[in-house]
Amino acid sequence: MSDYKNLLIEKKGSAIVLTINREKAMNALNRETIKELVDFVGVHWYDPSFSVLIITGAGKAFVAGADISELKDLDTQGGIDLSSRGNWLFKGIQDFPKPVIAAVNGFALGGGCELALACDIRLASEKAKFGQPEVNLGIIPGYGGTQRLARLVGRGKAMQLILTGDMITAAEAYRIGLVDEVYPAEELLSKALEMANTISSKGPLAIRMAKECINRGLDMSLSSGLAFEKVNFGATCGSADGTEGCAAFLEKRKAEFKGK
Ligand code: CO8
Repeated sequence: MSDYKNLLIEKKGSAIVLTINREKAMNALNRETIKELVDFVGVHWYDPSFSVLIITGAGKAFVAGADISELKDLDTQGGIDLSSRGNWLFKGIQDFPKPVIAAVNGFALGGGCELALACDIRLASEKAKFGQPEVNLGIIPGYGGTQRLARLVGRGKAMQLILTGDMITAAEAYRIGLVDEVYPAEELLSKALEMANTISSKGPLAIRMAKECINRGLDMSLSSGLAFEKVNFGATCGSADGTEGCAAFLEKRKAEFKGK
């Protein structure tokens, strides 16, 4: 697949495994890595050759944050610009038309925790560690941490993590709802691939619309969210996949979905 300096892209079954591969700096997101991620997301937005994207990290980190060497000399506008571009990328990951699973293998700190938060499902190795340590550097999270973390784990836990800068274990992250499953390190990727396979056996249009309804609905009132769901439910009922899925169930056979 594409030749990136800091990303490894591997096709595994119905999934693409994207490994952030900058081990010497704990996979910190420097400008070059962000640029490569932006390229990957844009190029593969409508790629029909895979169903699920899995994001993981090389070595002992998932991503240890933004590259601190690039933050040191930022002025106000530089910080706003860097944050805007990262936010644009992370929103792109959140809105990506296929499910995105974070397979958090190690340190997910600062921008790394924020990257995991932008993904749809977070699976963690028992060795993973999570934190928003920006206040240790005299800055605040700038890739969505103050927003997505509070929405996921609630105001109090988000306050605690962001204001103390403390690192937490995978077990604690699971307890507070920051991660969805925790596995022994050696099983993490196979479990992520297993989940990707399960998802890819379902109606692709339904998967895409369900993701969009959940994500959009969280930004709406309940009434607006239910109205949005109703319209999308209708669209799935009227789709070839919807007709095929129901017919296959009644005829006791496996559905052949076409993504239409
Ligand atoms: N940026 C740059 N280099 C890093 C980073 C990082 N975030 N994290 C680790 N490295 C480098 C280290 O400097 C070291 O390099 P070298 O070998 O050249 O000295 C190498 O990676 C290995 O790191 P350590 O020796 O420190 O390894 P340890 O196993 O002892 O510790 C840790 C691992 C705990 C991950 C530790 O490296 C650490 O605390 N890293 C920093 C974590 C951090 O503070 N992250 C938050 C960064 S700020 C951020 O993410 C803001 C996001 C929003 C930005 C918005 C845009 C403006």
